Amino acid sequence: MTLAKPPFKRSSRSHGDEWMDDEKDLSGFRGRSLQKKLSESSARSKGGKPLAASESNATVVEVFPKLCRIKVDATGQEVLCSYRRAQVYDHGLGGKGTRERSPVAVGDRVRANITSPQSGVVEGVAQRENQLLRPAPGREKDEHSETQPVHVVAANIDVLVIVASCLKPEFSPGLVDRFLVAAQLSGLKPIICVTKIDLEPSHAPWALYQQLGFEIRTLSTRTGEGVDPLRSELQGCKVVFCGHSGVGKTSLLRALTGRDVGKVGEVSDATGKGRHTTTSAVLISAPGDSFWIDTPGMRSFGLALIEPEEVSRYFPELEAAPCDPKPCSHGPKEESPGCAARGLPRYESFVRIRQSLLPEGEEDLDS
Ligand SMILES: Nc1nc2c(ncn2[C@@H]2O[C@H](COP(=O)(O)OP(=O)(O)OP(=O)(O)O)[C@@H](O)[C@H]2O)c(=O)[nH]1
Ligand SMILES: [Mg+2]
Ligand SMILES: [Zn+2]
Repeated sequence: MTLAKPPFKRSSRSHGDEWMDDEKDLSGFRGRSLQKKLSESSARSKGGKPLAASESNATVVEVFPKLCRIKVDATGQEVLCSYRRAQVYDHGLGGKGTRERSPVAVGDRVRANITSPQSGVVEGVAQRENQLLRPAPGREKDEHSETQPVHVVAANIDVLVIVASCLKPEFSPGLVDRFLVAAQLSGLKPIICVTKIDLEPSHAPWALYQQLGFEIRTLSTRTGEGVDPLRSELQGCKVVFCGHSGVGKTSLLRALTGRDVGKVGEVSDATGKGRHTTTSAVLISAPGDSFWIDTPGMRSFGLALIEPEEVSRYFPELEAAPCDPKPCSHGPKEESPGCAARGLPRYESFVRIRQSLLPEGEEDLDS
């Protein structure tokens, strides 16, 4: 198979997904009015109608500015296609209020007109079953246009594998909690994969997630521990793998596929962090109709399409806490004197997430 390559060289921060990964991710986006904005923008959208799934003939494998790589159903060939925002269906994230960074996302089903053996044009995009979405980091709302850019990490997926190494870099519960909320919000099954278990960590902060009923897998691509069962489990599923840089996402995909997919990078000894080796989300064909998507390491993960008061819904132990009265906002003592959630292990994490969704300047809990 000939792999279509984009007709330009990647430079470190000019394109790909790496520019999305910025510390501003958590501060630049307030979710309170987003849902309203999205429905308004959807109603106003001038984009074309979505394709019926039966009209699509390819899946998006990788996205670049104005170009995307697609895999054609009939031939299995990968072809580089141009797309123009006006020509493809607007998923309702566009228009005034919010703006999708790109109108096509990895995992999208498209109809492509193949004009030469290695190139073509995307003529339409099928309506998505779902999407893993986040505010586009580093792209603050433009005060003149009032648009809020959002980044669709992947579309049409079943499972979110949250990859977190036990060490090098350290297990990061805050990021895991954000991905767990995002997965539940988008209707994806979350699986937390704790990698590098061969490093023999002295404590296991992920045990908490098991107690809470989330799916945890521990594995090592060095020793092969846990890899075969995960492969069997993900067979036939459409999966996106997300996590910090250096946790071993690409290494895991190599182990699962048995192919040299993507580049693997070293973790810095000085900072204990990865070096952002994978620079854009890439769809990797898996057995059957399924696919697995590798993504660039994210420093943080902002949440979109969620109101601050909805966050507790995605923390099952908070929902189950015997607060009096119920329902409880799980606020500070003066606001919710009978709250039984304060003191639970993930309470602070919940507070931080809720705080990040409040309009700037609005006080939340005194955590
Ligand atoms: N000890 C140990 N090291 C591992 C394991 N899996 C991956 N690594 C190492 O972790 C480092 C980072 O691996 P990558 O697969 O590039 O990590 P990544 O999550 O894809 O990183 P980005 O592409 O930057 O987001 C490499 O040096 C790997 O060899 C493992 O199971 N055990
Ligand atoms: Mg990688
Ligand atoms: Zn409460």
